[in-house]
Amino acid sequence: MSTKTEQQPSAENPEELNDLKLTKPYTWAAGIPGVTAAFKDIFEETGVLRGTGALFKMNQKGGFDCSSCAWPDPDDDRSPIAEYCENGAKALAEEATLKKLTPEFFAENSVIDLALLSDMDIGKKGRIAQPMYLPKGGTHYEPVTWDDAFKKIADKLNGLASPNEAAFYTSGRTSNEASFIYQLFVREYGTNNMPDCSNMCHESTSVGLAESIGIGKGTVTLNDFYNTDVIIIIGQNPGTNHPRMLTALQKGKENGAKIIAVNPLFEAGLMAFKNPQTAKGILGISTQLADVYLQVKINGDMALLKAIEKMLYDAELKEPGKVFDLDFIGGKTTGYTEFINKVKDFNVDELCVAAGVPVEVVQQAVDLIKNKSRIIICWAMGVTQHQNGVDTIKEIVNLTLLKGSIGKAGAGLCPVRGHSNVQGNRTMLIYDKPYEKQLDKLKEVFGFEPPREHGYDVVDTIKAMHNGKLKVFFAMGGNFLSATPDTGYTADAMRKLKLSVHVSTKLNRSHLVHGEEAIILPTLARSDKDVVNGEEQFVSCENSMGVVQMSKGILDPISKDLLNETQIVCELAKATLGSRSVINWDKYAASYDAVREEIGKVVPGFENYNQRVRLPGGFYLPNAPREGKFETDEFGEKAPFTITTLPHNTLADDEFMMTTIRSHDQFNTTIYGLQDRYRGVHNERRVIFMNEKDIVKAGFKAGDKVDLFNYFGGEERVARLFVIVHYNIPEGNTATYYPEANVLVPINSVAKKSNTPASKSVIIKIKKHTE
Ligand SMILES: Nc1nc2c(c(=O)[nH]1)N[C@H]1C(S)=C(S)[C@@H](COP(=O)(O)OP(=O)(O)OC[C@H]3O[C@@H](n4cnc5c(=O)[nH]c(N)nc54)[C@H](O)[C@@H]3O)O[C@H]1N2
Ligand SMILES: Nc1nc2c(c(=O)[nH]1)N[C@H]1C(S)=C(S)[C@@H](COP(=O)(O)OP(=O)(O)OC[C@H]3O[C@@H](n4cnc5c(=O)[nH]c(N)nc54)[C@H](O)[C@@H]3O)O[C@H]1N2
Ligand SMILES: [Mo]
Repeated sequence: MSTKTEQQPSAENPEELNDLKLTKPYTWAAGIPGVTAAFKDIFEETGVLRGTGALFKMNQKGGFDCSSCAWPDPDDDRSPIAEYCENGAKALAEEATLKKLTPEFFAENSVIDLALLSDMDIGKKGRIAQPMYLPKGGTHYEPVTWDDAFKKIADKLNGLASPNEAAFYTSGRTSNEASFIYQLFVREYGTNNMPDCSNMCHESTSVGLAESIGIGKGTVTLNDFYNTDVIIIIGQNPGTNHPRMLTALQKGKENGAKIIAVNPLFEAGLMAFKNPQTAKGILGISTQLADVYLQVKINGDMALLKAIEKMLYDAELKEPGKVFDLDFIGGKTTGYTEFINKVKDFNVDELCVAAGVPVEVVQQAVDLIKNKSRIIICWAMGVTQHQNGVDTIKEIVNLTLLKGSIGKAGAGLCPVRGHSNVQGNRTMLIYDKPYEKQLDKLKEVFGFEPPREHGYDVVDTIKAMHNGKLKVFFAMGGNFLSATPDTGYTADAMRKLKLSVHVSTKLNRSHLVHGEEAIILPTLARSDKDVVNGEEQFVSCENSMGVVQMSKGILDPISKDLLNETQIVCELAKATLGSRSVINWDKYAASYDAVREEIGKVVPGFENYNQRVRLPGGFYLPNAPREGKFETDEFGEKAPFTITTLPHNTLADDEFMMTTIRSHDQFNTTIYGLQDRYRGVHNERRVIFMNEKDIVKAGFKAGDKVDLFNYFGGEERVARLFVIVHYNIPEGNTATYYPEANVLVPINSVAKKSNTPASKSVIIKIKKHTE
């Protein structure tokens, strides 16, 4: 047993860097290196048979849904070989691993010893195989029975002065069935404190779109990509984070579409694609993707969109009725006159300077779209994670409305979601601000009075932990500490808890920075067989385009001591609520069909859920804007133009704007390896990408070791030991990897209205590294 008494570190904090190796950044994505990298990982972790068998079932009808991203599967012609990508294969390798964490492992490794490891090394230890408990003052997790674990949690929950002293987090992998049961328990227990990963992800999208088009989701289907004129991709790196999207882009290009990329970095997967699943790709023949590449400054997107609108307006003046869709504007929108009066006064030159893109290059993009209306606009974290994220999304909608590019084939809005069921979680009522009518429905179907007061989202949860208002934190998946902003502040917050509980597949830092007592409950992963009462069951998920599909794991679970997430919630509900509950939890623990039956009664669009989810390819949820119909709270059947303001991204001489991005070798806080192959960065993640001129101006050279500082709100945050990499990024801008740089993201720097941490625009100072 360890006798150490010092506190465990809040974040990864190495004393030495690895031997960084740099190679030339790629100008295309996927192809053979992608495939070999994927197979190497999966065979190493799982063995040949377990690995290949599972890969061939991934994203096939009747197989399991890849847990790596929410990109949809083709409705009809799925590749007979495999509908997976390199990063899906790595995600599978990570969860299908044969390594497991036994009670002996936890007896040998103290919490502090584990916390001293890197995030990658923590994650590579293996799957959690039995419930574990860390007593008050304990140094090591100890095995605990399921019954004791539920009793300990129930006692704590029942001992609180109010249910609002507990919060229940969800990460986006949880199935529809488990999510629905989870929120049902939390609401019967009595709180809406349901923060979820969406709060840090596409919340700006959900808020912005709900207000402007009446639904917080995208409007396109995969088929729209195949027959469209222009695809605009803003702040998204599909080559790494949604590789199967490249196949759709390629198909679109083959049918004549043009692509416009908007990104401060030249990302390989936006430039060209060698499809590893076609003969051409295997021979190394690539499809060019972006026709115009707009290298914006970080958060220059708003200025860019406004410049484009003004240039379109000027073109419309020259060719009236040929650029704007006046019928659409007249029939389906509101606020046009006021909006266009503002546009008239925009100064294109100033806007292009603010965006960081030369006018001539913006003009090329405008020329591609001006006489087209089959336009799809895609976006992800490069747009949502800024203080003005909601406004930028509304500006994207403005552009779409001017062009009438919504509610018709080959056109529409495409926020590309992250976690594979993050969109489904919200549809299943995982939300801290539920609508009255949803709560009324729960009451009508189940017969209890759900709490009406809105709960805490992620940022408010952290603050409430910090100020002592929250005492119990329960997480359904995820890695709350490492995924959230301001790691030091959040760690302090988590250490103030009475109890922290994580339902997890793999060990992560959130298990190691814990409350007074802590519990880890092990669960099945997406690829695991889910057998209940001797019968193999399936769950279902909703992808980024609103298709609900079944997912059935095929691998034998690593341990007999795992419960599925629904069973965990049902047992916890019984232990906590006992005879107070009006719900038959055993019925739901025994069968997902029984859960789906109830979802069909509560959530619109899920009628006959059990029949329809069994159809090959699943079913589409209703989506009014896709049919050209709007229904907003404020403007009825019209979609409003929104007047937004330009952000002021001013920096002092010694300040830089930092964005935090994903490497090619990670899934959020799970670090697969140290290679960011496409960007040519190998063997080290603690790098800061800088423009060559900035490096010289600041008196550094590439390869120098530096410390990064942030002073938001008068407080100093520091992330030590990064190495400078010279990279093609706009002047004044820098990039680092998430989660290593989360230490610097201020808890109070959030998007207006969505409260999403502004982790893509962090102002930093860079100083020479000191020990
Ligand atoms: N393999 C893999 N797949 C994943 C994930 C993963 O970690 N690994 N994560 C999943 C999740 S939860 C999500 S949300 C998605 C995330 O998918 P993405 O949103 O693609 O992920 P990020 O790496 O955060 O990067 C966003 C892109 O925005 C650019 N960018 C940064 N700042 C700005 C800006 O101010 N303006 C513009 N225009 N661009 C900017 C970056 O250069 C980068 O190319 O991927 C999902 N899929
Ligand atoms: N600076 C910065 N911060 C960011 C971002 C950024 O771009 N920059 N991105 C944000 C975004 S978009 C997101 S979505 C969040 C992600 O935040 P989270 O969703 O909280 O983080 P993950 O790393 O995806 O969670 C990984 C853990 O989930 C558990 N897990 C995996 N599969 C399952 C499962 O099937 N069931 C259960 N119960 N557990 C499972 C494993 O134990 C694993 O360690 O991070 C956010 N944080
Ligand atoms: Mo995400």
